[in-house]
Parts: sequence; C-alpha cells; structure tokens
Amino acid sequence: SKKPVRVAVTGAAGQIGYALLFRIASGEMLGKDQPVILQLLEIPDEKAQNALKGVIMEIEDCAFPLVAGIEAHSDPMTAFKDTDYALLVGARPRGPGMERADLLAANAQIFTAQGKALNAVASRDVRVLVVGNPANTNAYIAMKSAPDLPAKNFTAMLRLDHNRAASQIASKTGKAVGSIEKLAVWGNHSPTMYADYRFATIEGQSVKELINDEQWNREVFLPTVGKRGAAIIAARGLSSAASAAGAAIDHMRDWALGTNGKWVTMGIPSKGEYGIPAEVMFGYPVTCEGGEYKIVEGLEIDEFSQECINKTLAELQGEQDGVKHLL
Ligand code: NAX
Repeated sequence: SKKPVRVAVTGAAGQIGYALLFRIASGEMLGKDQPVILQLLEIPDEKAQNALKGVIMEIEDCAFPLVAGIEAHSDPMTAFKDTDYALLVGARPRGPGMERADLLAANAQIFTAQGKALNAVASRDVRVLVVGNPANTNAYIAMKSAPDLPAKNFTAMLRLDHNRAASQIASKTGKAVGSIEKLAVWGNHSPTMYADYRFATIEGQSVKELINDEQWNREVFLPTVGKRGAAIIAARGLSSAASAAGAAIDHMRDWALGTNGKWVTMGIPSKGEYGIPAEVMFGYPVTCEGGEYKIVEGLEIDEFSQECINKTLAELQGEQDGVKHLL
C-alpha cells in the first residue's frame, strides 16, 4: 500500500474545517488508496484548541481506514513539518468597525508567518491552497514569504466561484452540471470575478449559443455568481461552508490527480499570461496532469471580457499594493 502523505489544515476547528476534514480523511481528496496524516492547526486560544480536540475525537470515531495519524497544533512551525499539502483555511474575519486596511494587515501577519513556516519546515514540493479571505492576496503574501519554495505551488481558491457558475449554467440550460466543459473564471475571489462561459460546451454544444442571451449573462448570471456568498449568508445566517469545503476538495484533487483535459479554475501566480502582471495571484482556466497545472492559453479576449478582467485585476492590485509595505 502507498506511503502516507502529510496534509496540514489551518482553521481546522472552524466551519469549513468541519466540512472538509472528514472528506480528506475518507479519501475524496487524494484518492481512496492514499493514506493521510492530518496535521491540524488552530490558534492557541483555549476554546479553539478544545474545539479542535473535539473534531479530532470525531475523526477518530469515524475509524477511517486511510487515516494514518492526526495531530493538533497551535504553531505553524510544527503544524507544517514535512507537509505535502497545506490547506490554509483559517484567517482573520472582518470584525465590527474594522477598516479594510486593518483586515489586510491582520491577515498579512498571519500569512507572512505561515509562509515563513512553510518555507522553513514543509516538504520542498508542498502544494498550498489558500481558502481564507482575502484568498488571492493571502496566497500572494504566503508565496512572497516562502522564497525557497516554488512560487507556482502557492494557489488561491477560485473553485467555489467556478462551481457556482457551473450550477447557474446548469439550471439555466436544464442540462446536467457534470456535462459542462471549458468554463473559466478570471481574477479575484470576490464579486469582481469574471465567470466566462464563452468557450463552454455541453455535450459538444456551445453554452453561449444554447443560452443566447447576453443580457442574462451581464445582468443576471455575473451578479448572481458574484453575490452568491452574500446570498448564502442572508439565507443561512452563516457563510458558505460545505460548498467551500467541496471546492477545496475539488481544487486539490484535480491538482494532485489530474483533470483528464477538463478545464478547471485555479488562482495561481501569473507569469504574464493574458497580460496579467507577473506574480499577481489570478484566477485562470487550467488543466492539470502529473501534479502540475497548465494555463489554457490562446483564448480570445473580447472587449467586454477585457473590461471585466481589468476591473478584477485593478481590485487585486489594490489589495496587493495595500500589503506590499508589510512584506
Ligand atoms: P470560521 O470562523 O468558522 O473558522 C475559521 C477558523 O480559523 C477559526 O476556528 C479560527 O480560530 C481559525 N483561525 C484563525 N486564525 C488562524 C490562524 N492564524 N491559524 C490557524 N487557525 C486560525 O470560518 P470559516 O467559515 O471556516 O471560513 C474560513 C475562511 O474561509 C474565512 O476567511 C472565509 O472568509 C473564507 N472563505 C473563502 C472562500 C473562498 O472561496 N476562497 C469561500 C468560503 C469562505 O467564506
């Protein structure tokens, strides 16, 4: 049987953590034949550490055959030791009266420390997914704080936006969500993201032609996908958790095990593709094979798409500029 791999998860006692850990442990992320050692990080606060103990007791009580070990940590320097995969879910939420700059600064501190810890102790091939918001900028900070690790191994989660877009297209067309191919989401994980179905197909048919309603695209589809997080909060009184965990599983599984040519969306450091400045952590359509992602290149960017991309890029550059002096 395979040698266990180490999977670190931060914010492990939070709501996404609770929806995520059991699926990692059951083999949905890395395969039903891949044993895992879970290295779970929470803040040192007694309440959070106790909650983490409770989650660990429940994982134990599931008796998952693939779980080769579970560890509780309060310091990223031990939590990330030799880790092969790191899912950075814990972040500082926006508190009452907190300014955007304060939020960026609080998270810059967390993701600088975690990036440095990954740099110091993680596997040299560690694959990192940042879920905690602002996800793209936090991923950028972690990447910049880990100069000895490959920059390409730092990614941000745009998959929830991608899956939300797919679900809206499925309900609009009446087709199965699993039949949608070649969907792309560009930019920041925020309401400015640009979900783009111009290239998408369902059973070989063009989604754009099937829908054939540009007004719906601009006035219904894009705002619905962009504001879906807020709609979930309004309905549930809590932010998306199971769907966010599902997207994190999809992102890591596809990265590790490949997509068989299917397009998915990942937030990754630009190398200048599609005119995005280098190092900006940007959502791109990618395919994955052999543990590596590859940007889908050569797509035509029309005028409306370019406007959308410029807008989400400007927002991201604003966030990035807001933390530069802290790095
Ligand atoms: P919760 O508040 O339920 O859980 C977060 C947990 O992280 C808490 O238990 C907290 O103690 C812990 N934590 C905070 N700082 C930490 C640190 N420095 N080290 C380790 N643990 C730390 O939030 P939850 O609903 O689980 O959401 C987690 C993050 O995901 C939030 O930042 C949220 O905004 C973000 N999201 C990102 C999404 C995406 O698509 N990229 C979608 C869903 C979600 O909103």
